[in-house]
Amino acid sequence: MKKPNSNLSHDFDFSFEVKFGLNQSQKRIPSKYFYDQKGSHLFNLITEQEEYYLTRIEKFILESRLSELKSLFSHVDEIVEFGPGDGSKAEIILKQFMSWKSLGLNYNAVDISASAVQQCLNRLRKFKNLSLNSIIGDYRTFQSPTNNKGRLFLFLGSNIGNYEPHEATQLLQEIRHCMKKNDFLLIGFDKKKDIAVLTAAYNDRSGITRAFNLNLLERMNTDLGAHFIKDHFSHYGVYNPLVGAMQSFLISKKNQNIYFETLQQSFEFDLGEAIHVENSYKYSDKEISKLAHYAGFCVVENLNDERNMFTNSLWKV
Ligand code: AVI
Repeated sequence: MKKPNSNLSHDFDFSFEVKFGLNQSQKRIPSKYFYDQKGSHLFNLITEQEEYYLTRIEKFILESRLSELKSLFSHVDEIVEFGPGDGSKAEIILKQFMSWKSLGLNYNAVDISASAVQQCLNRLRKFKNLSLNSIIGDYRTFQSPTNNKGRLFLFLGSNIGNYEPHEATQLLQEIRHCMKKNDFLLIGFDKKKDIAVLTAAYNDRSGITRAFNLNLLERMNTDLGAHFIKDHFSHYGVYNPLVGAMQSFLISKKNQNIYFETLQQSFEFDLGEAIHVENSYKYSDKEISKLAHYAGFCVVENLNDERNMFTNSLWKV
């Protein structure tokens, strides 16, 4: 397990990855850099948009179907959530766990964004008999707590969809290595579906997803001394059936040269040139089973909504 990222090393990673990504013939920046304070706020707003069904349906599944797994969780005394967001899904899960158990429970939020973890923990403070912990770092920095009877790891919100399939397998293998035989992983997958529904989810009418993507330019201006003008780029979100993912791009509206103070380098963007900023992979049932198998897990149960839009899949080592 690596040591937690300090803000300093995170800034260094950002500058290194931007420099590397913008020097590629197909320019790209990893989507994890969306989530500065403003980006995390915009993402929370996305989850409230009518078109962005993912969060609404996942919450519905957790609210209406999690109790089917109650007997499996009787020994679980520790919950570890990777990328907890605003804590609203943890709240749904913890409400049920607290009603099933009289004993105390530990909850650990693991995220690279300190402000996101803080927001999540603030929401959960109302639960009595719940001990709260925060771990600021990426998912790989998590140190396995000892002395528990069983843990439930949560990797919700289709966060796995933002990883390339080979990275997703590798990340899940790493998570599996810190799990014991009494532990479970509950993981959220957005399903393959009607392309019009997918496209609308990443192109909401209010323009929040557009603002979320363009905020990456603002972040490069603030953190790396770049000189982007947001109006000189447009957001383009499209489904690629060859890879099975929604893909987001920032498209240059003109020929332009952008200087980065901290990198002491300029980058050229031609009219129509794209920066690839996100993949959101969509999974079929078969692909979920394959991923579990490749990462060394057994699928215990799949919880779906009635229209099969989203799946929360429960895995064991
Ligand atoms: C965080 N992640 C699962 C979101 C997704 O759907 O891929 C991020 C997002 N990007 C645009 N809208 C939402």
